[in-house]
Amino acid sequence: MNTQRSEALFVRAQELIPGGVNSPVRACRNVHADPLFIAEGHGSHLTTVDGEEVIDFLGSWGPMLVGHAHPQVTEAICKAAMRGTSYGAPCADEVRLAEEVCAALPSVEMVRMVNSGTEATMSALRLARGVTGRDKLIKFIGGYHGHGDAFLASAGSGVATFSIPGTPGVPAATVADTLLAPYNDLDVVRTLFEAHPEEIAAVFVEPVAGNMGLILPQPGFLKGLRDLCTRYGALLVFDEVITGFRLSYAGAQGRFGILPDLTTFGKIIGGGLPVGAYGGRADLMRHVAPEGEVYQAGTLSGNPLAMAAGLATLDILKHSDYAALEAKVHSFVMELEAILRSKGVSVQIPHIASLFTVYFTEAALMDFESVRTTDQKLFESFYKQMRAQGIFMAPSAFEANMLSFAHSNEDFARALEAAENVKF
Ligand code: KE4
Repeated sequence: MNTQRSEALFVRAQELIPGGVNSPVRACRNVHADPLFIAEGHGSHLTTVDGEEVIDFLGSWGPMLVGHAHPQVTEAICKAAMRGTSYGAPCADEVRLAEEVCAALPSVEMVRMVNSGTEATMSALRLARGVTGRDKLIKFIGGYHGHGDAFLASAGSGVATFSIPGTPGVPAATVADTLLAPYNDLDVVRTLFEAHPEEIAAVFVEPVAGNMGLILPQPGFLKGLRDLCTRYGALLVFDEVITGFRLSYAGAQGRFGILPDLTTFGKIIGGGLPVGAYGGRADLMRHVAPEGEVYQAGTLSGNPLAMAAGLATLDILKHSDYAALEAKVHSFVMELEAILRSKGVSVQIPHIASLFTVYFTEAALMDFESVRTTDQKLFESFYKQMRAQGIFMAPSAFEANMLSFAHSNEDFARALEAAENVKF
């Protein structure tokens, strides 16, 4: 694969941008590779600046569930752009997207648009604290909820990838109220509530963990969190930045039938443009300014371009066959697992809907501790050999691959062929 222009751009980028990237995980440091610079994407394929076409298994870390440059989305953005790009005053599409989100998610009665998943979770935490008058939160080790200070204790995604113990710049006082539990461990959560019965404002959970690699909730885990939050008067917050509109059109909550008090969104609801959102019970959301006293704001929140992209994306998803995509991904993963096992390595590939992660370990995959047993050298070798054959996967063992409705049977067949060629 020719990477000359990519390499030259990366050298220049590193002089101007920390690590040469605008988000750490894109630097591919976890797999000791240089990033590929992308010139364009169409459907399930990306083309690098060197003209190399790859099959995209990353999906821009989540937003591209309908595929790159979907005509309906591109047209909506172009039309919106012709009407101006930002008004600083409300527009009709903000109401329309709020209607779509509230209609899709069983627990969401009101919603506030922001510009990223980080803003969504930061705001949801401030709201939870403001409404309950409590300061503490529970998050899960290896869970990632964006880079808001309070969440950067034992976070996942890039923080896990770089094994950053804490994060310089986050005062100890800021994370003193962040309580930690292993994912899937209700006993520890129960113990934390018993130790702080009236101090915990919220439990933040990824209903399917996507930032320690993909880890599925054990039966009863989410229901147990729901019951504990109800019992102790804390808010249950589903961080559905990845799972929202991906696990089903009603997100993880619609698929699992567990109703959180608040939900955070990102990625897919912007269709590739910067959108995040938080929403939930009206009696809670009415505390958000200007109706209530919990302040949160944003110049570009509800941006007409982003709203148009999000609306076009949801309109496509509303009529998409999630079960068919899940079935295709399931059979692909089964075959991939068999191929890799035939090479004599320990491998497990947890998957759900259009998400999967390849772990090289036999450990029971329950939480971040078990994920860390994955053989990182094998992962790096697998990642590099697949990318050299045109399969562009998540460049970290602590991330998930995210497929789209644009992926064809031919894409899956080519990925399996590439896996057949992998040598350990
Ligand atoms: P953003 O601020 O990156 O839009 O969203 C933060 C966030 C919040 N919650 C969950 C569950 C998330 O997965 C994320 C962001 N996901 C990572 C990928 N695992 C974004 C990739 C990146 O950091 O470049």
